Amino acid sequence: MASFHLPLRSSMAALPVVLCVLSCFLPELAFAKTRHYTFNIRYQNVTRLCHTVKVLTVNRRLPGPPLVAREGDRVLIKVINHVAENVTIHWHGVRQLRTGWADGPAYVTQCPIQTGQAYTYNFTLKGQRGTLLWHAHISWLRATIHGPIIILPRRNESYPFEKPHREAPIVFGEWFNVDPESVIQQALQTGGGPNVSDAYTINGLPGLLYNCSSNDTFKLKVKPGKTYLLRLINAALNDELFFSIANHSLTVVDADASYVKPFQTDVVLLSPGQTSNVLLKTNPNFTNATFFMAARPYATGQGTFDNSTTVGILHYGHSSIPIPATGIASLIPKLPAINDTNFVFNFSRKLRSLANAKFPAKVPQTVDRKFFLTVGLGTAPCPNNATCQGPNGTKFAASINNVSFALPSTALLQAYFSRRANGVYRTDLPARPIFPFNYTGTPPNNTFVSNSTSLVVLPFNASVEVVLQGTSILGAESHPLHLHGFNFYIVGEGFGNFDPNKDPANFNLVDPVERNTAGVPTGGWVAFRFFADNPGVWFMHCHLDVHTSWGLRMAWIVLDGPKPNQKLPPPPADLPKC
Ligand SMILES: *[C@@H]1O[C@H](CO)[C@@H](O)[C@H](O)[C@H]1NC(C)=O
Ligand SMILES: *[C@@H]1O[C@H](CO)[C@@H](O)[C@H](O)[C@H]1NC(C)=O
Ligand SMILES: *[C@@H]1O[C@H](CO)[C@@H](O)[C@H](O)[C@H]1NC(C)=O
Ligand SMILES: *[C@@H]1O[C@H](CO)[C@@H](O)[C@H](O)[C@H]1NC(C)=O
Ligand SMILES: *[C@@H]1O[C@H](CO)[C@@H](O)[C@H](O)[C@H]1NC(C)=O
Ligand SMILES: *[C@@H]1O[C@H](CO)[C@@H](O)[C@H](O)[C@H]1NC(C)=O
Ligand SMILES: *[C@@H]1O[C@H](CO)[C@@H](O)[C@H](O)[C@H]1NC(C)=O
Ligand SMILES: *[C@@H]1O[C@H](CO)[C@@H](O)[C@H](O)[C@H]1NC(C)=O
Ligand SMILES: *[C@@H]1O[C@H](CO)[C@@H](O)[C@H](O)[C@H]1NC(C)=O
Ligand SMILES: *[C@@H]1O[C@H](CO)[C@@H](O)[C@H](O)[C@H]1NC(C)=O
Ligand SMILES: *[C@@H]1O[C@H](CO)[C@@H](O)[C@H](O)[C@H]1NC(C)=O
Ligand SMILES: *[C@@H]1O[C@H](CO)[C@@H](O)[C@H](O)[C@H]1NC(C)=O
Ligand SMILES: [Cu+2]
Repeated sequence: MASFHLPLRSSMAALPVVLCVLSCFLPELAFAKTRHYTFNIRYQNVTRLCHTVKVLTVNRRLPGPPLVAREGDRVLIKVINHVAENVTIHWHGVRQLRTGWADGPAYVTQCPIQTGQAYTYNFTLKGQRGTLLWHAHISWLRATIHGPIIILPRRNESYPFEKPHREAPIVFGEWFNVDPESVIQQALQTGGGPNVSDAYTINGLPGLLYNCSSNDTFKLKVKPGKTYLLRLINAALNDELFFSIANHSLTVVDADASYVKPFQTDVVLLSPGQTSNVLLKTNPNFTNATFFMAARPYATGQGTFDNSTTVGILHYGHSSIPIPATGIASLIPKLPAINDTNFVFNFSRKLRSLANAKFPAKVPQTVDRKFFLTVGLGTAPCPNNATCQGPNGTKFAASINNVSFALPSTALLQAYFSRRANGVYRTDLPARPIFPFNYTGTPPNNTFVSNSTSLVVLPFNASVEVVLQGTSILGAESHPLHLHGFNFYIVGEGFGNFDPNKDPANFNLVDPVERNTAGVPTGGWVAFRFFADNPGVWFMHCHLDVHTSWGLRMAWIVLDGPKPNQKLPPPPADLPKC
């Protein structure tokens, strides 16, 4: 097992005696570890809501096994494909500094791992601590191939908040009574919207509000008067979720593996791809008691959605108290209305970086490259002789600056690295809409999108500002946009059309939250900034999988810098081929 030295932290250098006590007698304290995992992708018959569905799982678990490591550790995950489907895994939110070959989106950074093949993802966790998630990144396989990434502080460091008594991952998912792959295949064929899920889940369990699910309820056993760290992960395919625990408030301390200024709230909102650490203080007066936790969607689109509620149980006491058989509705925590956009906007504004000496917010103060990108739905023509079930007989599509991104049949990163862009991709995605319109007003009468593999090139270390403008074409809707390979700072957001003359004056360049997934408010815009300090090809897409499937996706090429440690190394030998 390989190990390597960690650079000494400068604050420790002032304490040579302490450092020697720690590192001279317990050598592992001074070393980052290499963590080895094997992920076997297999079929498994899983039964929920009295429906047995053959799905893909990792190591026969749903959700899959957690990756646990400390900041600074190297992680090696050998993924072995035992199924007929092509598979890739993405380590969502991991910076992948100069390890773009390990990022995982199919046909972006790698060709898929085919039947019988294996690929070892190899990366280091740098400058991040908290919770992230891993998930399949091809078609809709992430419905059942996902799990937590738990990044603990370095061995000699502690949390910048009260040490929790215990920690527990809380993974939200979506369950379909049929194979999720058949759902998206059918939707892409007909051009209509996909069928919605049959249940939401907490750690794989729908909970007792659903038919035939009374035994499939997640239970968290707690002791009175203690602090618990809950690692919340929204791994649902297509739905933003509110979460709350009856009679308890939560303290948010971390978002997307970046610490935030702690704040209390009864309800948390998580978009798909977002993660958050929250502290739960249990009541010292409760000994024998049960409380419900619940999650259900925040929904703004015009389409149908799964309007159901998943519950779990917070359980005080050693013996099992029977769950009340009646009056359950009154015990479920109050959640905001399905469409409570005000709550979501206010919640999002409470998230602020710690921005202190130890965890500074390195917000770009000036900008080299500005992008104004519209995100939203549109339509594509129905192929000849077909009948389509999208709007007015068209097919649903989605786009960025009216370009619906077509995935190539080989991986973009390989094409870029080997200088074979021709016929694979172009670098012509417009930096602003070619035909400006009132993005949140009456939509234009032509809703057709164009279709190409159009990328944007960024010089190494450029300071980048992106304004994502939601459109109201086919209805305004919030879109959680996820950027691979970077965290960005969310410097502003608002409703209506972004005003380049007025809105930047209100940008927060001091302590904005640092994330990898940002919600574009429904009928509004969000602005973020980042330094393009990571060479490679980086996907950016809506994390509602249905919108990604319809083309709400793009990729950035970040060029190498001049120094050797600013260049993307060559691909590993076992990188899959197309
Ligand atoms: C799943 O169930 C089907 C039908 O009973 C069976 O044929 C198949 O072998 C099972 N698959 C697995 C992986 O257990
Ligand atoms: C992982 O990557 C590091 C850095 O490139 C390299 O030194 C190491 O050999 C790799 N490990 C494996 C098992 O490929
Ligand atoms: C739940 O478990 C009990 C005890 O094992 C069993 O009797 C009951 O049928 C189960 N209920 C469901 C809905 O599976
Ligand atoms: C616990 O009970 C005491 C006495 O009734 C009360 O003063 C206190 O507020 C309670 N604590 C909490 C956290 O509810
Ligand atoms: C909790 O409930 C169990 C079982 O009903 C009982 O034996 C125990 O005495 C109760 N404890 C308290 C502190 O009420
Ligand atoms: C969602 O379900 C709740 C009841 O659980 C109902 O009150 C509400 O009207 C539903 N909303 C929509 C948009 O279907
Ligand atoms: C939310 O939905 C309710 C009930 O359908 C509706 O009356 C209300 O206008 C909606 N609010 C917003 C902000 O869309
Ligand atoms: C569909 O057609 C109707 C009538 O021609 C029109 O009013 C509507 O805007 C069209 N919708 C879309 C999405 O094109
Ligand atoms: C874009 O083009 C590809 C390849 O021709 C096709 O499969 C896809 O359906 C098109 N998408 C849209 C939104 O037109
Ligand atoms: C866009 O349209 C909306 C709704 O009609 C209107 O309220 C708003 O003022 C318009 N915005 C601009 C910038 O024209
Ligand atoms: C489409 O919109 C343009 C500009 O608003 C308008 O001139 C034209 O008449 C519209 N066409 C239809 C078919 O509504
Ligand atoms: C798997 O990926 C390869 C390479 O892109 C492709 O040729 C093949 O058709 C795919 N197989 C399946 C089952 O999707
Ligand atoms: Cu979207």
